[in-house]
Amino acid sequence: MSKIEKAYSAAKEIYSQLGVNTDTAIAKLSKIPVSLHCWQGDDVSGFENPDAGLDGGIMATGNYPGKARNAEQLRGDLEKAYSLIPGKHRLNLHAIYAETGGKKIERNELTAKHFANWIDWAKQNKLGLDFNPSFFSHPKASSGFTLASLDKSIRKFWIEHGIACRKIGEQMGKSLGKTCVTNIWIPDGYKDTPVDRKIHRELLRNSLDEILKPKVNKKYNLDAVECKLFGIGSESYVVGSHEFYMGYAAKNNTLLCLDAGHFHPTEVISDKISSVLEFVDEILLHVSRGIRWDSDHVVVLTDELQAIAQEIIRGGFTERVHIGLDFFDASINRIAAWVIGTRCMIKALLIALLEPTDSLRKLEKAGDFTSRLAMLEELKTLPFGAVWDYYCVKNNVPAGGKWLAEVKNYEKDVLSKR
Ligand code: RNT
Ligand code: ZN
Repeated sequence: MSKIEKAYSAAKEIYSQLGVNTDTAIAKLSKIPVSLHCWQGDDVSGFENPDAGLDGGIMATGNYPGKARNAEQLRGDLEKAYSLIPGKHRLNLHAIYAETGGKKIERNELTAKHFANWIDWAKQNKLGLDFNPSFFSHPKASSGFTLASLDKSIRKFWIEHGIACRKIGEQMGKSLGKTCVTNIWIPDGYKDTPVDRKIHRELLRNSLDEILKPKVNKKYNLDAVECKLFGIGSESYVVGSHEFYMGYAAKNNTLLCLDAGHFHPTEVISDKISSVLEFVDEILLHVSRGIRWDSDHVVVLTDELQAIAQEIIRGGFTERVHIGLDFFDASINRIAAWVIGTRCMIKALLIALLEPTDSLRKLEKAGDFTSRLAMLEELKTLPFGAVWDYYCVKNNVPAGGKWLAEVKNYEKDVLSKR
């Protein structure tokens, strides 16, 4: 027996005393996909013009060398990342990652053929795909308004883009036999106090209605809308606020996307999951880590990350919550950023799956809050790390910190030559 197997069998014994079966936990974990966001690999640049700046009120800071500058590089980097992450997962693409063979294709004219390489690659790698129209880093978004613009021709262009992307999402889902979630996030908002808050919300509602009008098969594509509190340059007012999209999603049967960085700094999305799921069928998460603002730091194993995972598992919501990641750190190795963030998300899910939730519920129902608190704290030092290492090895990925050496080698052999 290897050291990892020995530690696992000791951990298994400890958990079983609490009524938790570690093998069952692992089996459940392997069925929960996490959607990795392609945009961590190139600081949200996309392929239209990798040197143009990012706008839309979001920002990747840092200048770590070696960012991917084309689809081959990005796919290579992603393959490295996936090889270090246990389980079968998904890839979340943005429209700006279209491959147009050097030809300029306007965003409202994009079709699934511009994503054919991505679809083939996903098929080969047994990955599901998710998708996003890109309503930023474009001359027609330079005013800061897209779907909620006062200018009809601007709205029309972006509505067409939204429709094009839903069709692409549908094709992705169909080709891969795995439902694609296409998420709409727009940057629209004002830096300073607006007078007419209402008009843009009316316009956004109408634009969304137009985008969602064409029938798209829900078996292949699900639509999501992402709310936000503020962005850089839209500090005072964001059209697509939480209340706006919560209402829109509930009324129009779309998914609501909750991004962990899109609320007031002390507000947490873990507490929103069970509320929102009372009124919408499914949600999309953009798991992120804001520090002082929507800074999109790499996800790490924080209390909030664990709380998010607990809410998904305790609520029995794994079929109704689509887990996506959303961070972009340009100050560290970008592949390491993916690996750290995704492994942490999976670890948090594992910890939640190892919880003796029924026992805790019983204590809570009996009003024994002393025991509830005591037990929750005791659980924190149980040997979940031994289960995690075992899970990694079982899935043929490095346990512990060994994955880092592989990323360093890749940096030396591939990234440093870019
Ligand atoms: C921006 C949103 C949005 C983007 C990506 C690139 O605040 O979080 O989801 O980060 O779509
Ligand atoms: Zn997001």
